[in-house]
Amino acid sequence: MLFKRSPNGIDLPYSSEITPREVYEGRRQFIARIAATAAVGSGVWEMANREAFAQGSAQRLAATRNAGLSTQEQQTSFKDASSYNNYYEFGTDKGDPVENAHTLRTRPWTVTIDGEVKKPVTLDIDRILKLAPLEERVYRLRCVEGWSMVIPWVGYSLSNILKQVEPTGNAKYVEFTTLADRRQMPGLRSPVLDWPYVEGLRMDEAMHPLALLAVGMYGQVLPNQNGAPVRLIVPWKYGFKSAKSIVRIRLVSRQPRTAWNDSAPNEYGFYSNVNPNVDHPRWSQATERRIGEDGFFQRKRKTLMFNGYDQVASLYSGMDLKKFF
Ligand SMILES: Nc1nc2c(c(=O)[nH]1)N[C@H]1C(S)=C(S)[C@@H](COP(=O)(O)O)O[C@H]1N2
Ligand SMILES: [Mo]
Repeated sequence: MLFKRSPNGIDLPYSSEITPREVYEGRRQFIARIAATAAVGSGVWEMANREAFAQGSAQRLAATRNAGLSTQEQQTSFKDASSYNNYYEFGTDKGDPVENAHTLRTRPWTVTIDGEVKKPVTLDIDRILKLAPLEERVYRLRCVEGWSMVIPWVGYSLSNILKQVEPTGNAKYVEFTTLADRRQMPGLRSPVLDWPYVEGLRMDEAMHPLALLAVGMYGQVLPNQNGAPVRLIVPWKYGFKSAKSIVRIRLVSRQPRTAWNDSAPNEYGFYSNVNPNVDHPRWSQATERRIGEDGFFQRKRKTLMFNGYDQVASLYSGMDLKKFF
């Protein structure tokens, strides 16, 4: 199968063929990365954390199911949801994050919320966990690659944290910056994206009750590979808008740059609403496969506008969603 190359000669992300990492990284870098992973990964804490998930004894989070915002669909298994991941800081293959993300240190962790706000603040993760009552919300998440999962997330509406800092009248967009630390993240050695991973939302999107600040899934804290200790879940947009391991939330007056838009502007727009009527330049977005339904009896599901979250449609009334893809 043919796939395009970006101007700098690097295989574009999301191509359907995987280049062996040893080839694209170069042998020396590859060996350096393996060595670095071993050095950081030997920490007792990381081992304990990995063990905890393996044994199902990770820190549990008490949360009340928000039935109104939850889908009743069959949930993806924890195993699939935590071993088939996109987290390029830990490698570009689906199985890389679960293998590599044990080097991520999720304590101590702070998130700075600043920019166009009256009360900028840096919050410790333990404060974030208690900032608002934790809810369980079962959301569909659809990746731009054409697969989806149904995951019971734990967290609360992002609006809770945004209201706290009192946005000024100039706050029109929200920029999310995620951790980029070469000592913890072997994938940063590959220039597949312009690190750090940055995403953005318009202010009214960020304030929508569905936009979730997630700290857990399946009743436990997030596994590292799913974006521990805190990430975004925007269920009506393609998965890449749901930034993992957030360190900074900045309110801004202008539309922020985003990592995916930088890498391939014609493929990944700022809005990135799930929209079966707008094809990705290299493939159709009309259908998706649900992870866990693979195999002989696999059904192709029709992809729904806004991933089925019709309640957000009013945010885009009057907008041409083919132009603002
Ligand atoms: N920091 C960071 N966040 C990220 C990504 C990433 O590579 N790095 N991948 C995105 C993509 S493409 C998807 S589909 C989702 C996947 O989330 P999951 O692995 O928990 O299902 O995370 C998103 N958030
Ligand atoms: Mo994705």
